Amino acid sequence: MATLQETLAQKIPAWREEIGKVRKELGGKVVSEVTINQAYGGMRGVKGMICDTSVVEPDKGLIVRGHPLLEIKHLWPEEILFLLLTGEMPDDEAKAALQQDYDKRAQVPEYVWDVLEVMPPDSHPMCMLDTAILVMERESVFRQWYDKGMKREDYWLAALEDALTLLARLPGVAAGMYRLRYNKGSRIDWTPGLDWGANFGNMLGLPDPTGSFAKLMRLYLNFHADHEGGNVSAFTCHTVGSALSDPYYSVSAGLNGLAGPLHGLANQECLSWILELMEKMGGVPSEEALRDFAFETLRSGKVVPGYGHAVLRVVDPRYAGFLEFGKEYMPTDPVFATVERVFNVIPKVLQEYSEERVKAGKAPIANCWPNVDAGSGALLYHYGLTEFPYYTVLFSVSRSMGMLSQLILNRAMGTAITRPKSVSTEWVKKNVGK
Ligand code: AMX
Repeated sequence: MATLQETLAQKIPAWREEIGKVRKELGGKVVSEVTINQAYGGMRGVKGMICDTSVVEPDKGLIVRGHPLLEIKHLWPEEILFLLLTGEMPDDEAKAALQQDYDKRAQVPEYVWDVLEVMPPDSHPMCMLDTAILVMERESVFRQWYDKGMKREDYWLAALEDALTLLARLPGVAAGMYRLRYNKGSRIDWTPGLDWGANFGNMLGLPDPTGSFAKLMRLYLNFHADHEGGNVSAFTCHTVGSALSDPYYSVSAGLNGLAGPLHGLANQECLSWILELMEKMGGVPSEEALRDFAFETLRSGKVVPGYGHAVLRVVDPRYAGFLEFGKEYMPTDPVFATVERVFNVIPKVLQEYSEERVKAGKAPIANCWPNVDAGSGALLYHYGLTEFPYYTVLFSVSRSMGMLSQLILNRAMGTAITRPKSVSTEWVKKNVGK
C-alpha cells in the first residue's frame, strides 16, 4: 500500500473536485438558522463549518470516518492518524512506514530543553507544552516554503511535513517535561522501532511489567484524537490556521483552549473531585454519601466535572471504553471502584438538580451522562501517574492528531480564512423581530 503522503497525494485532487461540485450545485442552500439564544450561547448547534475527519452524533458519540469509536478501539494511534487523514486504514506496510518516519523525526532539539529548564518550577504543564511547541516554530517548513513563494496547491504538503515532525516529537517533549517538572530524573530517549503510544509510555518512565500501561496509552491516544470541528481546541486551531499561520502556531493556539476547565482540563478536575470525595468519606463512598457530596458541589455553584456535554446526549463511548479497560485491568482498585459508583449515582443527581434549575427558571442540564474525562484519570492514577495537572498534556498529545489532520485537509481544500459576522446587542434590539 502507498504511504500516508502518497495516499493523500492520490486522494486530494478527487476531493477538491468533489467539493467544487458540491459547492456549485448546493452552494446557495441553507444548512442552519441562528437564533438569538445561539448567538449569545456559544453558537451551540449552529452548522457553520465543514469537518470530514470525524462527526459526533448526539445519540451515538464519536464516529471517525464512518467508524463508530468502539468498533475501532483496537487501532493504534498511527492507524488513527492515517484514518483521520485519508479515510482508509493503513496496511502493515503503510503503518510501518509511518512509524519509521516518526523514528527519523523524533529527536527533540536541545534548545527546547534549554527553554523548559529555565521556566518557573510552578509553571503549569500545559503552559510548558505550549511553550515547547512555539519554540519549535522556528523550524516550520510551512513558513519557510511560504516565504519562498510556495504554490497554494502545495500548502497541504508543507503542513503535513510540519505535522509529522511535531507529532513525532510531541511524546518526547511531553514525557521529558513530565520528568523535569516532577523531578523524576533524567530524560528517557525515544526507542526506534517501538510504536508511538508505547514509546510515550516508556519515556514517561512509569513501571509497566505486564505491558498494560502501554495498552492504556494506545487506547488513551486513540480515544482523544479527534471530536469533529467545532469544539474549542479544534475550532481555535482551525481559525488560527485559516490565517495561514503555520501548524506550530495553530496547534499551540488550540491547546491553549484545551487548557480550559470546561474543556480538556476537566480530566484534572475530575480526579481531584474523586479523591477529595474519597478522602472525606475515608475510602470508596456509599451511594448515599456520594449523592450528598455531589449536591454539596452543585449547591456551591460548581459543576460536577466529567459529566455533561455540548453535543452528546448519551454516555460518551470513550468513557464506556475506559470503563471496560478498568474492569479488565484494575477491577479492585478503590479509585476505579469510586469512578464506577459515581456513574451509578451522578446521572440521577444531575437530573434531579436539572429539574430544580428549571423550576427556578434556569436552563436544564442538557446531558447528565459522563463524558471522556469522567474515567480516564482513575486509570492513569492506577499506573502511578498521579500528577493531575499533567493529564491535559496527555489529552493534548492525542488531540494534536485531530487538529493537525483537520488543518492539513483544510489547506488541501483551500478553506477560506474564518470570519463570521458579529452583531451588537443594539443591532439585535433594532433589527430582530421588526
Ligand atoms: N454539573 C453542573 N451543572 C452542569 C453540568 C455539570 N456537569 N453540565 C451542565 N451544567 C449546567 C451548565 O453549567 C449550564 O448552567 P448555566 O445555564 O447556569 O450556565 C446548564 O447546565 C446548561 O448547560 P448545558 O447546555 O447542559 O451544557 P453546555 O453545552 O453549556 O456545557 C459542558 C457543556 C461540558 C461545558 C458542561 O456540561 C460542563 O461544564 N460539564 C462539566 C465540565 C466537563 O466535564 N467538561 C469536559 C467536557 C468534555 C471535554 O471537552 N473534555
